[in-house]
Amino acid sequence: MTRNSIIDSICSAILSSGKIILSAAEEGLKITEKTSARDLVTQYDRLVQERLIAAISEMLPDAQFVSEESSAKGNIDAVDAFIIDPIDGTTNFVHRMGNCAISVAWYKSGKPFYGAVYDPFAGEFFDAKAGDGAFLNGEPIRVSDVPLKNSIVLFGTAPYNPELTDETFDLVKSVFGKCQDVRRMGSAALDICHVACGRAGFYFEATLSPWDYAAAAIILGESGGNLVDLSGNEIKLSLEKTSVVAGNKNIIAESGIINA
Ligand code: LIP
Repeated sequence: MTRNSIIDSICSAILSSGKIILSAAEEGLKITEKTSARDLVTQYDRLVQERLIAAISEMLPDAQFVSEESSAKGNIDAVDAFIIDPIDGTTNFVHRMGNCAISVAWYKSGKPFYGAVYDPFAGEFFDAKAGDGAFLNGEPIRVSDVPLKNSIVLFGTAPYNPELTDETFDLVKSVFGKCQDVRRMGSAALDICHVACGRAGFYFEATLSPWDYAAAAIILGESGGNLVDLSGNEIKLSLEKTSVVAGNKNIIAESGIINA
């Protein structure tokens, strides 16, 4: 199979998994708490993960997987490594709020190759292949270039890490007076894609796992955006959690959030 035909098959697997998410019946949700009452997983997270891994493994039997709901993590620097969040924004999903996404990143020997983030509720499929630009439902997207005062800033609350609550809301307060407004939408992958298509100036969160941002990072990079940590350092994808600031570098600089 050619790389493009593999990408087409991955997109088909993501779209059909989206139908599973849309069909989830409220009474049918089996919700399990992982590390806390805020860190949830459902049978649909696991079902989507299983389907995606099976579909990709059929095409690339030697592929390695780093997926949120798998305890065993593969080699993230493998020749073909897939970093998967089957439902990013599970809390939104559990509360029937939409705004959640299937996130699949394909890294080749540690380098970004292809990323897809799909919100089945909104019918929005973001994707990007390294060097070929970023798209929303096939239309090219770019980060915003309006000033911070005219921009929405998105943030995450790092809900699994209460020790970061004060830092998070201090940063929100420092930015709120300089921007048009702030939003906490609940899916890091989608937040970064909203930045990539210019809907928001930038997004930040004090800590994320690689599956939360790996695919959206590729889309953001192809849309002209920057992905750094809260110290301003470029992020090298790894199994370690990291803070994330994603957006137009001028708007990020104007906000003063780096090393605030
Ligand atoms: C979530 C992120 C969110 C973050 C949560 C969690 P999950 O992903 O999308 O932005 O605040 O801590 O990481 O767990 O729903 O896949």
